[in-house]
Amino acid sequence: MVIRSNLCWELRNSGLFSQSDSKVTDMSTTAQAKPKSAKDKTEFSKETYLRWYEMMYLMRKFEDKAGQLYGMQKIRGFCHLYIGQEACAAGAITALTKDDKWITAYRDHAHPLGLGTSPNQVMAELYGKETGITKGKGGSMHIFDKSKNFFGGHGIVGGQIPLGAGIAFAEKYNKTKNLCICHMGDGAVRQGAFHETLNLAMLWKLPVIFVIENNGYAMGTSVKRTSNVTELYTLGDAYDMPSEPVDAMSVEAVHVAVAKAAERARSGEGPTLLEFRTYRYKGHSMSDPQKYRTKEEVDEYKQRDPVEVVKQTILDKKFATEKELEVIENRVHGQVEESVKFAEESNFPDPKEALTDIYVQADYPFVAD
Ligand SMILES: Cc1ncc(C[n+]2csc(CCOP(=O)(O)OP(=O)(O)O)c2C)c(N)n1
Ligand SMILES: [Mg+2]
Repeated sequence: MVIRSNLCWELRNSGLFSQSDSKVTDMSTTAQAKPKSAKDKTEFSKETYLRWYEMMYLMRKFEDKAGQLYGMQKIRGFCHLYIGQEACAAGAITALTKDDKWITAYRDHAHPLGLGTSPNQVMAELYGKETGITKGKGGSMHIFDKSKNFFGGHGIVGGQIPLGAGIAFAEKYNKTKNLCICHMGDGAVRQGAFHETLNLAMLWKLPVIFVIENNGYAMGTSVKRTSNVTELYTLGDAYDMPSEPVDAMSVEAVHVAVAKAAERARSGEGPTLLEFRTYRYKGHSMSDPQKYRTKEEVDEYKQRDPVEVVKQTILDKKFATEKELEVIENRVHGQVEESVKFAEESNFPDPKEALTDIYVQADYPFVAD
């Protein structure tokens, strides 16, 4: 049985999902969902709001800095920023436990930062330094932190989807109550691996939450240019997988949806598919002229900036004053500055490190470790 909120049907029938060709309405498939109810906004404590603010502010400032450093050629290679999408990670983090497992694609700096991975180690990884979280061997797309149950950081579009189900399978096999949350982009749902995985995950009732971070574009290709099916959460229907769209500019809505999916997973009912409607403010990666969208479209989403909205909510609810928030902001600025210093002062890996940590099988004859 497919569980649906009324909201989905309202959205589907609202005419918001037009097939117009104009650039401005390309994003008509995304971010139209409103927070489910005002109640969702009042359910959270002062501590949760302050945690969200600090977490998202760190994600934002860290990546602002990474973007600048990329421009200065301190960071090279690929670098995909999550700026604008922070609520997708932050809302899910507060809804899950520290024993749950995480996996995502290459837009992967924010999730580990939110989970508590040291900004120093993430920045050093972006620099390709030996003190990086994957010893400078992975770079931006391959952040990985076993101590925080963060399983990457995957550059092959959709590559992490079967891996996420495999991690969930291990949890079920070991009879834990943990689950795996598997994030992916909207582009990944056109991969065969997505469909094969949904099928088996549902058949085996795996404790997994599939999250589509639908930011409207796969590089420069809008969702509606890739398929007749533009309401991505409906892809769960083929497998009778419960699914729903979530306004992921709202950290509260993300938390509520993930908490509900987690309850299903932990009680043995199996997977859920969530379509997070979100938006990235920056280009796909650092070299993107962004000809596929208008400035007006980007500005429209910035009006609902998740970091600013949380800050305003904290002030409105009198959970903290501007001055108290400044203390948080200054702490984050300090962490980001420290991470740059740490990365700058670290060494590049020894060239012989190129042949280590490659293959886990100790007697594999072709690679020395
Ligand atoms: C199998 C595969 N095909 C193509 C690419 C090239 N590629 C890198 S990112 C990307 C777009 C993916 O977009 P989406 O899944 O929406 O994620 P987003 O970048 O929006 O977060 C493509 C096609 C790839 N990395 N892997
Ligand atoms: Mg996308």
